[in-house]
Amino acid sequence: PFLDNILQHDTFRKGAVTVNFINQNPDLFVFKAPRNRATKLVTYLGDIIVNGNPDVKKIDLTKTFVKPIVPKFDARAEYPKGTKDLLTKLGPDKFSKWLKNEKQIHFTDTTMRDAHQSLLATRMRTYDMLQVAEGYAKNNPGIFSMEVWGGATFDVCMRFLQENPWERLRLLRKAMPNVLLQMLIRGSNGVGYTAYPDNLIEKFVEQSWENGVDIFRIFDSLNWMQSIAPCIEHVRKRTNGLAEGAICYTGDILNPKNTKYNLKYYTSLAKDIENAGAHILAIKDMAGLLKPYAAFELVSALKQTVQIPIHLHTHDTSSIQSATYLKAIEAGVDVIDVALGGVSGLTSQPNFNSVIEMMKFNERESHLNGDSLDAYSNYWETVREYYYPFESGLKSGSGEVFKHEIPGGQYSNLKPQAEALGLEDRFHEITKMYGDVNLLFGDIIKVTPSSKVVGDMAQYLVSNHLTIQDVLERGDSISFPQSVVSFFKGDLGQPVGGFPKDLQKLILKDQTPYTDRPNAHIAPLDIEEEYKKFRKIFENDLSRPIDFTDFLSYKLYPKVFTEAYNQHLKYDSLLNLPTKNFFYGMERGEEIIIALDKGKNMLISLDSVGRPDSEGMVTVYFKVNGQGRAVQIKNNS
Ligand code: 3PY
Ligand code: ZN
Repeated sequence: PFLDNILQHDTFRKGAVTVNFINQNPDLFVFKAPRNRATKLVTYLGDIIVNGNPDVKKIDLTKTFVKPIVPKFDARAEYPKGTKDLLTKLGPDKFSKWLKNEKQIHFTDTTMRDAHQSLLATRMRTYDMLQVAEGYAKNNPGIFSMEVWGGATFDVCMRFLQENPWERLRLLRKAMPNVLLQMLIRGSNGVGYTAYPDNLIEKFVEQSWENGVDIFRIFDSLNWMQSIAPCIEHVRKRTNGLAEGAICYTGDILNPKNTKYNLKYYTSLAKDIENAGAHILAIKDMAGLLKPYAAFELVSALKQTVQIPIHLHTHDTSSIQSATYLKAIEAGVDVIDVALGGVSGLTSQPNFNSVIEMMKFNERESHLNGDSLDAYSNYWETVREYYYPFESGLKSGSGEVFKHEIPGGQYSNLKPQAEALGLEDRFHEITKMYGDVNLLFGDIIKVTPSSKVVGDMAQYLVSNHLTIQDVLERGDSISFPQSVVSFFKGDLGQPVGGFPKDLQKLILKDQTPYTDRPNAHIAPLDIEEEYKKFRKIFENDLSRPIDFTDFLSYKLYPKVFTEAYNQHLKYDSLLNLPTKNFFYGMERGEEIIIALDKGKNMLISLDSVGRPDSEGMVTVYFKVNGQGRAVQIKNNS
């Protein structure tokens, strides 16, 4: 290509070549054709080197990174049998009975989903997961399940990480074929923030199973059975996986003044979930509000109410949630959610490694390999450093969570959102306002997407210097955020006890709310027809072949999918690019090895970075497998 560039160069063709021809024409090093993978990859690197990754708002120039140590495993050894093998053997109904009869406490590892969603704004890349996935499944086959998908990961994969979420799922499935893989699904809201047609969610569930999900944790952001039940049915009808129906826990059942979310409320909801066909009942304590003694009461009561096993999820925002696990275990809970030490605690789940120690020599001990888990915890602790721009800044447990009730997964996102609005110094005003808005809204269940509505309102009020009193007194002249209007219209379903009517009027103005399922207002998708249309739009580039799962991504997130698709055409797959280079580019003299397909590697080093020319173009000089390669990048600053 270098010779082609010389031969086609204007100066060369005019016969005006001088001795300085090569030095004076850096564009000779810009190889336009073919647009192969190497070129695309160095274009990405060049872009990050010149302009930075737009997702990284603050760079710490003093930061040094340590190479994470991947614990050893035998790549040729067979996978030991695990829970996935058992599910295949027993089927979901018998599996559920087996679990219920287990004496030992079981563990779900949330490291690859909720832990990083809650600590690092969901930014963990597939690259870092794949380094350890196979070894982890081989070394720790006694783990009940790995939560690896759903929640915010679907959206963030495409929006910020330039990944295909389905590809992540398939790769993790391949690397961990013996352990159950788990996802979080928001009932009729799927993995989105709004209701979708029922037949789209049904297809989504079916394809999630086909591509690797075994356990579907299904919740609704208002605990509305009309959103939970259809999703349980999709799992039962379309898969051989496990439907885990969740009650979202809020408030405090021990508070005698709490007449709304009391024990009776939760046991009756649990019964409805069991009756809807769930194989497992989840208690989803998304904000970490379930205190230890309350957990004992709740789990004991639920054990009396339902026959299916109980799976407890919490966030350690207050720092006392391992005590909650202790009491829940004493009350007979079957499975608990934990995260490996390096990414545990605070807004994430309690520490797996420590909970294992807590259970040592107890009659419900589960005999996992603590040394192996420690090694993997160390791996994640090191990897976490690469994601430092996404840390929430929370340094210690916070008892305030019992007042504001912000879910762990939202907390790490609220901070950057506040910064983006220039409100970083008023963050505690926002968290306080969040609690006040909740009461204004009638004390609702707060979890994605209802939590986003409360967060949007709190930020809106703080940034506009408005108070709750202002809303009540002159709300008719305030134009509220779109998500708030949509919520009060009924687009997320109906909250427990209904909407506060006066406030609803102030917010909706002349719009009429509805009380039936939001899905009743959305036409079913003509899947065949729409898929044909989709293929017409996206089928013309072989460097990014598309399939039916891409169609589902597109239907859930049309704009986000399209942008991720276009990025892929420009840069190709960035899956094998190390995380340091993905976020921070390369340093001069640095050499990286990138695995391509089928055992082929590419060696890239950065030679130098030119100065912007009069048009703001910067030439970045690399070596790819020892050959010079330059790219021209527009400097956006
Ligand atoms: C999600 O919906 O993403 C959650 O994690 C809710 O807790
Ligand atoms: Zn959670």
